[in-house]
Amino acid sequence: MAHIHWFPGHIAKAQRDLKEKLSLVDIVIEVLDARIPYSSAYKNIQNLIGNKSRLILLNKADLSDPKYNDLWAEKIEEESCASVIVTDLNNQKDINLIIDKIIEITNPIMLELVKKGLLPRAARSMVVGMPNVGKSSTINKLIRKGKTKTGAKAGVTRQQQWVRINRKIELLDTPGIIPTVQDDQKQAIKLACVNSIGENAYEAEFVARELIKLIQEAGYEEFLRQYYKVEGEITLENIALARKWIIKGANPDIGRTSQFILSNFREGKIGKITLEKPN
Ligand SMILES: Nc1nc2c(ncn2[C@@H]2O[C@H](COP(=O)(O)OP(=O)(O)OP(=O)(O)O)[C@@H](O)[C@H]2O)c(=O)[nH]1
Ligand SMILES: [Mg+2]
Repeated sequence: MAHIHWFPGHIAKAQRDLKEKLSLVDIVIEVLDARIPYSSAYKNIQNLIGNKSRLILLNKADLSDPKYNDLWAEKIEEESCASVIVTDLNNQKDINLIIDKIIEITNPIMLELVKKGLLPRAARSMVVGMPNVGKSSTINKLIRKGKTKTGAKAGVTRQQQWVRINRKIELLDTPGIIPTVQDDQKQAIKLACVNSIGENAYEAEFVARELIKLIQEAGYEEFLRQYYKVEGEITLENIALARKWIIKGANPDIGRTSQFILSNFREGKIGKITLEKPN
């Protein structure tokens, strides 16, 4: 039986919404989680985007293992027709890098349009990605760099709000949500670990136990041992005991420990960890 339950309810609508927005832009900025670049990517994106330009952000790189960030970027660049940059959205340099990269990619496209007789205009961009990867942060940080406020332009079926980032770039002010319809449990577990799946879709204890295994399999058992000061086997039980989190009947408090481990991982406290390796 599946332990994580996807909710496919709004998939069709989400797909339509995404397609409509995609039809308006010159470049798509896809945000991935650098700790799980494979599982946070939407396998079908090429079909949706067609021949549109794509810039991929390997985001939250401050939380992932620096050993693998560039390797992942190279690998994804090789396998897709996209440009890839490694980003930490709390780093102003990376925001500037995103802007420079968008211009570098779209400049030739915009020049081509002018050659065809169209009026010169700013390149239109939008941000897409799975839940919690940093879409809103990307939009907000790019907008804060911009001078002009929003202006409305006609979308296909309704008004879309665009923000002028600078002379060369406009950005759709809402992200495209990539529908998380999948039936791959391994992927679902990793997405749950990075908080990309609603918490009512799974038991914290189940995901916390899986996370411990994933961290060990990825080669970071030492991080767990040091952070939780566990000497024997690293289990929820032993972590609870090491913290003296005991509930009635002298039992380890598994609920509290599960939540604790999940938030520790999400906040990068256990260490800089990449759960999926590029090879
Ligand atoms: N450490 C770190 N945290 C980040 C980074 N980018 C975003 N975050 C944090 O990740 C969380 C989710 O970011 P959002 O920008 O809200 O993500 P989203 O994709 O819009 O999420 P949904 O709207 O839920 O789909 C927030 O707490 C951000 O502050 C980053 O590069 N590094
Ligand atoms: Mg958001």
